Amino acid sequence: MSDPVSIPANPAPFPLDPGGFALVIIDMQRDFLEPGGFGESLGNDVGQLRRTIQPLRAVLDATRALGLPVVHTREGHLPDLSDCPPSKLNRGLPSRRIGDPGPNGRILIRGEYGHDIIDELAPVAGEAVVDKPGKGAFYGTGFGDLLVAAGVSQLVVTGVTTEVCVHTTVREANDRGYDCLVLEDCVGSYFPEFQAAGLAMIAAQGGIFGWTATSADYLKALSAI
Ligand code: TIU
Repeated sequence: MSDPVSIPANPAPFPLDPGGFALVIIDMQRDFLEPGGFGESLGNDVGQLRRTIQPLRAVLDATRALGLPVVHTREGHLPDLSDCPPSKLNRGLPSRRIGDPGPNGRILIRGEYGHDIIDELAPVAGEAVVDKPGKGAFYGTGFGDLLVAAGVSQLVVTGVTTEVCVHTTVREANDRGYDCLVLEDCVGSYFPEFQAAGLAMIAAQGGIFGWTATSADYLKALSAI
């Protein structure tokens, strides 16, 4: 481990290992952030998530500039829905379900325009993109193997939504031995009350499954690397 850089965080400072972490960007897809996609089909106000884009773009730029590992994830399913269990398919408004046609293509289907990452945060060459059928990034994917190959033990976690895919991924990661720092202004929820509770739940009980910090403090730490 190289000398850690201390980031002010809840519930305690986070010792960022400059050579031992990856930035993980969860599901910043049109299907969640733009009208006509999966998020809206569930009855949500997709505008609630847009405040994450600008701080996340700054975090992505600074992380890229140092050549540090970046992993993007996308939630979605095969065109024949063979990887979408009834427990998931039967959610949402009957008028528009996973696989149904929408203005950005079939809802939450791999290869469709709506399934891809928003232009502002589009991956560049060399960045991993993990397609996942579930809420967590580990289930049914090569994410775990990818992290082992990258030799990282810490994850800086961003993306949407705070209480669903971010939480599931952070809990899965914590169970597997990763220390997770969640950037408060770079994760978003359709529900302000879930945003607050979701962040509080991570850092409560002495950091029961992670830490939380602001992107400003993460950027400050990067400038010290
Ligand atoms: N509905 C909701 O809040 N989230 C999801 O369905 N997926 C993710 O969080 N990516």
